[in-house]
This record gives sequence, structure tokens and C-alpha cells, in this order.
Amino acid sequence: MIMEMIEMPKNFLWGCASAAYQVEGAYQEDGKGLTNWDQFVRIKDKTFKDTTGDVAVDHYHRYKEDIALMAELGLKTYRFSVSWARIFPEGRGAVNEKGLQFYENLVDECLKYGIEPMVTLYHWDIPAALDTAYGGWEDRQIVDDYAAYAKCLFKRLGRKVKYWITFNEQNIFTTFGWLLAAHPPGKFDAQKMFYQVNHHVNMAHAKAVLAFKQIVPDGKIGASFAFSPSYAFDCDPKNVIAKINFDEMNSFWWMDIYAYGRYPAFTWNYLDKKGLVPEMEADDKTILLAAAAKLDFMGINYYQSIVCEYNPLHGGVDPYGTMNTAGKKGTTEIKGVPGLYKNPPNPYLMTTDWDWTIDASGLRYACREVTSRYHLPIVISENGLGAFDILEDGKIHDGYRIDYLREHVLALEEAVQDGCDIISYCVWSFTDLLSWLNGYQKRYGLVYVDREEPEGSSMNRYKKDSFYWYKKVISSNGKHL
Ligand code: BGP
Repeated sequence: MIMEMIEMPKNFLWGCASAAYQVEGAYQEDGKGLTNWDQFVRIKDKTFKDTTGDVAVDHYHRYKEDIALMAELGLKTYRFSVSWARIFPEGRGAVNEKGLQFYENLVDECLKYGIEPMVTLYHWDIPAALDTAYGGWEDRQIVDDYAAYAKCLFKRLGRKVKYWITFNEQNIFTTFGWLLAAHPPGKFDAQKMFYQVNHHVNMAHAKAVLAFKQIVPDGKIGASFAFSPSYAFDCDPKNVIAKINFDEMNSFWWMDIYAYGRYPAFTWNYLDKKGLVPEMEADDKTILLAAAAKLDFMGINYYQSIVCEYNPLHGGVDPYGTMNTAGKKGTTEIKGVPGLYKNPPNPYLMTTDWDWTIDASGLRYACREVTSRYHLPIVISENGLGAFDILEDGKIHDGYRIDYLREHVLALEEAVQDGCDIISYCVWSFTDLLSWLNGYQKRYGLVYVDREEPEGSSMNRYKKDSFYWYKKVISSNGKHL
């Protein structure tokens, strides 16, 4: 069907997103405590060329310049995260006023230009002091410390910030941290702890949502989930069952908690037989249910879809294949869970240099699935293309990024026509920034930042072709693609 270009709903929040560790730098300034990432990146060979976010793209000092550029673009919302250790250097206890002031300044700067701030409370950087004190997310104490941190921000910024996100990609930071050893705390195959950690995060999320509704009753709160919608390899029933296994283990396990306040039955049953279900306290179920009833939107970070195929219990592929962090196409290994599913490549789709499948229709599929299953408004809190960019005479001709974004915005418009209630779309990212494991060479920005892996470049900002393209999209409210 040929779709007509449509205007997005009135007041649609065209946005861009970032995360504190990936943009701010200033890792030891104004009383900030160290975080898990400040420490992890110092372990040799954990990140591409041992890059760090010590300086990142210096947003801490250049936020005014960056927000002025956002205003020039016509941005309606800027999604950024708060570094917990700037607010509570020890993770709990004494508040660091300078940290709070920095974020209030950032919010005020956005509001000055009519840009709606959207605040993520946790985008993967936990104060190192809490890891030292009791093992961070591994200990139940984290739930109340996170809730206290969240309340402090709701109280300080709740009158100015309407949109809040409790966690960014809980599924990714826990999988990479406790199963793949690729993110802090760098544990491999710690399955029992992985599910326990996730339960702690769920409780922290739930308590924050409940506190939010008391402190900021007219605000909106959700969680951002890295959602990869899946396709069965074909209509062989074995592959179709592999798909629903994958969905329940990898998507609904988290999204059902946010939206329904309960764990899905198949996964619970499967984990129970293996002795992997988390320990829960007496009123956890009540708290989860109460928070779910108050969730305002589902945040979706969409980058790619996935294919599911039968994976035999014996002789199947395992979950821990090699990752492509160098941008060399074809170096990612197929992964899966023996007896449940495996994820082969999709022969119908192209991939990025980092082997991420490019599938705009998957975004429409994701919105449709979330709408049918959860009946919630949707914030697309991240979507974008990581690529090598070339700066030539002050220009960056990133037509490939424009093609990618155009296809995805079109798919989003189709989802709106399908009946999905989508309130925002945030391009990842506004400026180039640190890609956690891939250094500064994997660029996502609409604005190029002159920096390489080693410190010392100018940090000058250059508008890419995609900047000018997105400006037209925003000013036409999605009609001009
Ligand atoms: C998401 C994260 C972002 C960002 C993005 C791109 O998972 O929320 O922080 O990094 O992915 O990922 P990468 O930098 O690995 O290419």
C-alpha cells in the first residue's frame, strides 16, 4: 500500500537523546563521585582502544552551545540522563548541590528555547561507592537508595520537567553486566544473580513510579526498553515456538512488569525449574501491580529486529558468541539458548558495519505489538544509525543516515495511521558521542564532533546533512521526509 505523507499528531515531541556518561565528560568535577563506568573503562581491552568518557564530548561545559544548536534544529524535546554520582557522590546520604544545579541549569536552558526536557534517571552509571558498600544492584538495599535519589530529583525538577524515564534499557545493562561480562560489573554467565539484579531494578522502578505520582501528579513517567521485535524464521511450527520463547524471555519478561506488574508465566516456569527465579519480599507483588497501574507510557529504544529459529538442546548455539565492536561487517556470531531459540541473520535485510539489522518495518511492528499488548502511549526514546562519518571541508554528507531515519519516520507514521498512540520520537543522538564499547568512531549524531579516540581534538561541532534534513521534518511536523 502506498502511504500518504501524514502530519504527526499536534504537539508531537520530535526529539534527540543522549546519556550522561556518553556526552558529559567532567568526570571528576564539581564534587561528582566516581561511577562503575569510570572504573570499568580503566580495565584493559574492555572498550575499543580503551576509550573512556572522562572528557566525552564535553557537554558538561558546552551544553549551552549544544542546546542553542538544538533550538536551531527546532527540537521539541531533549532526552538526557542524570549521573546519580553528581547528585549523591556516595550514592546516598549528602546531596551535592553543584550536581543538582548543573541539571537545573540544563533544564532551564532547554526551557528557554521551548524545548521539553525528558529526564532519564538511570542510564547505566551507578555511583561506585554503592558497588563498594554492598555490591550495587546485587543487594536489595539499592532499591531504597535509588528511590531516594529519584525523589530528590522529582522534588527539585518536578515543577519544570514533565517527562521522566526511570531506567534506560534494563535488559541491556543487566545482560551485558551479569551474563556477557561486557559492561560493569563484568560478570560472565551469573544467571541466578542476573535475575535477582533484575528484580531489584524492577522494585526500584516501581518505587520511583509510586513516589513520582505523589510528588509530580501531573507528570508522565515510563521506562525505556531496548525492544527487538522478532520474526519466526519460517512457518515451521518449531520456529514459531522459538519465536514465542524468545519474546517471553527477552521482551515480555521486562515489559510485562512495567505494564502489568507481573512476570510472564512461561519464563517464570522455565526459570523456576532451573532454580533461577528471584527472591521476592512479601509485598513486592502489590507494589509492582500498583506501579504498573500508574505507568504513563512505554519507552522503546528501537534499533533492529531479530529472527528466531529452533535451537536444539544438544549441539545448538550458545548465548555467548563474539560481538562486533570494531565495525568490521560479518564478525558477529549467531547466539541462542539451547532448547529455546537461536537468532540467525535475516536474509531480506541489510546490516550496518556493526552487523545491526536495518529494518524500518520492525519499528512499525514494535509499535503495533506494544499497542496491542499494553494499550499504552509510546515514546520512541532512541532510534538511529551508527556509522563511520567523514568530515570534509566542514561538511558531513551522511545521506545513508538520512535514508535510515526517513524510512524509520515513515514507518512511525504508518504506525500512527494504524492507531498507535505515539507521543515522541528521539533520534539517537544529537551530537556524536561515546559509543560504550565502540569508541568515538561509531557515530550517531546529527551534529559531528571533532574528536578521535585519544583526547586532544578541537571538539568543534559541525552540522551534518542529516541535521538540515531533520530540521525540515520537524518544521513540517513529519510531512517533509
Ligand atoms: C542503546 C543505548 C545508548 C546507545 C545506543 C547505541 O542501547 O541506550 O546508550 O549507546 O544503544 O549503541 P552503541 O553505542 O553500542 O552502538
